Amino acid sequence: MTSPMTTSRQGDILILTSDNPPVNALSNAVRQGLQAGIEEAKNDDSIKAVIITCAGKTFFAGADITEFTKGMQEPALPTLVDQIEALDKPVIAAIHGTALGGGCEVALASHYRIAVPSAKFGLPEVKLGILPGAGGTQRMPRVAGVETALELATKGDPISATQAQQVGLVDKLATEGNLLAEAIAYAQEVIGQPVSRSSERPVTVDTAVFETFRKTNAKRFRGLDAPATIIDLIEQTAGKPYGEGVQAERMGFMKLIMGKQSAALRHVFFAERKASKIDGIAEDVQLRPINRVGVIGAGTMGGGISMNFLSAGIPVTIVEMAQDALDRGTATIRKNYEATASKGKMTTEQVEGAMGILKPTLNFDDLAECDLIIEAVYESMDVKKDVFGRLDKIAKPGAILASNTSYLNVDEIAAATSRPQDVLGLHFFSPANIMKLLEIVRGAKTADDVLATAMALSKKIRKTAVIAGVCYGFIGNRMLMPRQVEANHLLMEGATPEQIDKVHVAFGMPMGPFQMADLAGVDIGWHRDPTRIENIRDALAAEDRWGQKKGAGYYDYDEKRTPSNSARVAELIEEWRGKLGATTHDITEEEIMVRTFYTMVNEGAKILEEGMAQRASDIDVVWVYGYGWPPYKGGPMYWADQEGLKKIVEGLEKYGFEVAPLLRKKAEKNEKFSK
Ligand code: 3H9
Repeated sequence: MTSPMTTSRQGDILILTSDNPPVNALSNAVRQGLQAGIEEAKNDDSIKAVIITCAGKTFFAGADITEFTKGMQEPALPTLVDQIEALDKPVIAAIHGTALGGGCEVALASHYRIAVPSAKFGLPEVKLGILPGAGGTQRMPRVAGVETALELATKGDPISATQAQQVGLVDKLATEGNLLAEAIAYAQEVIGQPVSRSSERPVTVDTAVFETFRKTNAKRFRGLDAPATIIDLIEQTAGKPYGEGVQAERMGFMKLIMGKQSAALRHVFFAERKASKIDGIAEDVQLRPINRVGVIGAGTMGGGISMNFLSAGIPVTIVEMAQDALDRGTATIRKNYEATASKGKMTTEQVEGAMGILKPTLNFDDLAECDLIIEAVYESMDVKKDVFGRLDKIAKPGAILASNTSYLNVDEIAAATSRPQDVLGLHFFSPANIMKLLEIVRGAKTADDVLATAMALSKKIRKTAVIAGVCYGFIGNRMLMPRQVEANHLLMEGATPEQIDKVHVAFGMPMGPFQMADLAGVDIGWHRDPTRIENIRDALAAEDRWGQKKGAGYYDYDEKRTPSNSARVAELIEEWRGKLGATTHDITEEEIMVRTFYTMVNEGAKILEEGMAQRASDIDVVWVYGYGWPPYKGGPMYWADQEGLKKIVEGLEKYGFEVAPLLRKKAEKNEKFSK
């Protein structure tokens, strides 16, 4: 096998280049090549400096995650980075793309770092449930300070090359496209100077920083093992010599990597990437060009959907029926952008740039210029059919026609056109400009290139997309249904809203079913007839208890939207128990778990069996990115595997549920959903 590492000479400079696509992961072969290069530099007096660089789209994006389960092979990354640093000739890391995790650690161990302005630096290990394990927790505080190290290592978000330069992580910025030449010139400048090793620098410690950091981020880190371990580690080793520090780092790394959270988070990492692969479609399928997107409806959903494209620089034509609705929608988009700008996350030019490519119109025919048209109108089959019939008459040939329906039959909608091959569902989640998930609904006749184009576009607008089949509620909302039904039954059988919500929050969900109803609006989907009261939800809606927006729903809320238990809701529950003749019993946590979590897994198994999801891990992606399932529990199907499918089946049977055949089969065969 040829090595991904090549060495070349430029006078007295040795250049080590990695070419390990797609992301230059620091695989065993790369590490061997790097080690051999450093060894060569050590033994050859004619070499005066070393440059470490990468070919392709990026500098090392980290350790090779696929090797984690195989155990660490020599040369291990922690050993290698120390060898790089120990060389007594200057080592210069020349960086483009993303220097992440182990890649950032290689850069930190190098004596100098030169980067192009578009480069990014980060320690994303925490997102995989681990900590930087090749000296990152020790060198980063020494190079960039404790506060930057805490930010980078516990949150995992990258910083730009300019920010990196400000904190001392980058020594020199190079011109875009001229990195190697400028790295060589830089190397020539520093040849002969004594090398400065980051591990030998002192750490400046202000002990108050750690406590403040823990407090400020308590909510964000709730339930997660890695951030707490990282903060403790940096705090405890801050005043200690590097050697002691890396030993502690190694112990922390090993503990985390063997833990359940890291296994689940790595599952989510690969599940997300797998989700973008569409079964049965040739990889080289020709994509349709999307130069302008049309959005029908300027309400909350249509506005949010439009923002995704505008932010990605794709012009949008947004259509409404009345001028005031159009003006309101446009104003909301601007307000949202300005709010982002006021937080420093966008410049005024970017706001104007996005607004400048938005074309608001009352003329439906203006959609004729669009390559993709997304309908975000009222959720009614008749209305949608009418819209698609009209679209069929005016859309250009080959334009993709999408419905943002959350439940309705996409095939029936497609049948309202003469071009069902161009129709699909694009189910965005609210708020559509923020939520990461996109369900791409594949109709019976949707063409392969239409699906592939939608998938490619989802990447451009930074969504995590999953392919779903045509069924009521697709993947996410379909699984939500049994949970809602059971939560309501549990209320009638003796539970309280807070008791059920508490179990969900303790599990790691951001909120429970009733808290979610209050946030989304108890009135959603309500028939709006106060005389027709068929269940407790109707009763709440009829009493104007629409949730947080009205200060009352399943809970009472004060001005700051702090919830408290409601005496009125307790009365209503009693009243409804009486009306339904329900007998109550003590509801245990176990019963809540089975009836509101196991039932979701059961529905997930049916979805899989019917082919409505391509793979179990896609269902996990839907729940992690669309419904706040804690990523460190891997998603419902992965979690079910960990619980044990036999236990899930027994639980479902105990409470009288019909077990999905696929779930039963897997349990009997001792199989898992995740491969
Ligand atoms: C670490 O470094 C630990 C050390 O501290 C200590 C060790 C002792 N390994 O995301 P994409 C694959 S932990 C193996 O679609 P993009 C990925 O699965 C690591 N494979 O591209 C996919 O494969 P496929 C810390 C990897 O352009 C393909 O590359 N680093 C790795 O949208 C393309 O990926 C990280 O956590 C990897 N490290 O985004 C960085 N990374 O084509 C993780 C990617 O078969 N990576 N693959 O589906 C990323 O964040 C993004 O991939 C990146 C590119 C931003 C780099």
